[in-house]
Amino acid sequence: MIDRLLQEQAAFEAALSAVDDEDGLYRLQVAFLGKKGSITGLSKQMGALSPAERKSLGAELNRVKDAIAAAIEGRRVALLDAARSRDLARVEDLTMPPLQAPIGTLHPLTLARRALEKTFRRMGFDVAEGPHVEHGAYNFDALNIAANHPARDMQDTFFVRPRAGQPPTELVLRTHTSPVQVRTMLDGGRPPPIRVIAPGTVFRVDDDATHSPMFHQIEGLYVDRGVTMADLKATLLQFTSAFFGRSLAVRLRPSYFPFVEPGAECDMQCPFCQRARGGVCAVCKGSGWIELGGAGMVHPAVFEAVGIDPEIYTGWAFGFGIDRMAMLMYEIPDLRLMFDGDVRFLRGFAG
Ligand code: FA5
Repeated sequence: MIDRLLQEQAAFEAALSAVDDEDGLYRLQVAFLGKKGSITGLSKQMGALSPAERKSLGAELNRVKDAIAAAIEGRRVALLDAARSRDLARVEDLTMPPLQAPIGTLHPLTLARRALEKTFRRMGFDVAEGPHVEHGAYNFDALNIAANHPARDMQDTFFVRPRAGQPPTELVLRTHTSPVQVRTMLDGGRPPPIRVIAPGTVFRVDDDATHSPMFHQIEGLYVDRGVTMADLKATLLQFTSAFFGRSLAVRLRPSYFPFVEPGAECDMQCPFCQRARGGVCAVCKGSGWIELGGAGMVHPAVFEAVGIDPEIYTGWAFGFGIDRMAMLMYEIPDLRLMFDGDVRFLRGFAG
């Protein structure tokens, strides 16, 4: 029996040297130590031996079993190590950082719009919205823009053909955010005092380095008893200092818009001149002023169109372009870069 045991051990060692994967190792373990394995078979025959023989064979059998089990475990660890080394050899550079999932960034205009909204909300203004496809009646008529005004010309305005079966009303892509003034004042749930801003997209037949067919404005409207032009200037002063973090002068130059009287162009003191460091400021071209947009006192004809008594209430409104503001804030040389959708440009504005 001892001879057969030693033969089995030798057979195991020969078979082990030929094993080169985990499956082969498992099959070997079953063939020698499994329930029907050769070593297990030998131990079952021990019952037929004398007690003295059983004792010496038992000790030898345990030694061989332990040796086989230890050899199998040793080979298993060696196979795992070899597999891991092969995996590592496939990776070219272990010091490389892991791949990062692409993360989007906010568009510079969204950053500018949110900053504007935050500043005006703090000053007590609500944020109002209106549709992009607007009634000509709100975009023009209620704003005292006459039927023969050049703004209503095909060269300035995108007209929208009403759907078949719809009433033949004049529909346009809104050319400014001012119709939100009309919608806000018509809104029965919002009698004066009214204090809103309305940022949004507007459309005009316009296309060059500083004009885009689609651009953005922010409208402001304040209506109450006794509101004057002084309130407008005070609000603009408060806004510019809150937005740019330091006090900046604001000036109003006489101008004409049919929906305000008196009307003005608003400029603010250039907050970027300090970047010029002694040279001529590239943003304001050395003038010291930056144009914000139009403003003025709400025209009595507009109040009448929306059913607010101009004998009781007065109000001011403004409409500023946001795109040029964002161009100034972020030093963007061409307006069209903002709408080209080139991610290399957009990546520069991680908010
Ligand atoms: C208006 O649109 C008036 N609704 C503003 C207003 C509101 C006046 C309330 C009085 C009371 P204007 O056409 O000037 O005004 O446009 C205002 C601003 O929009 C301009 O100062 C400019 O900054 C911007 N803007 C106008 N056209 C374009 C364009 N094609 N691309 C980019 N920005 C533009």
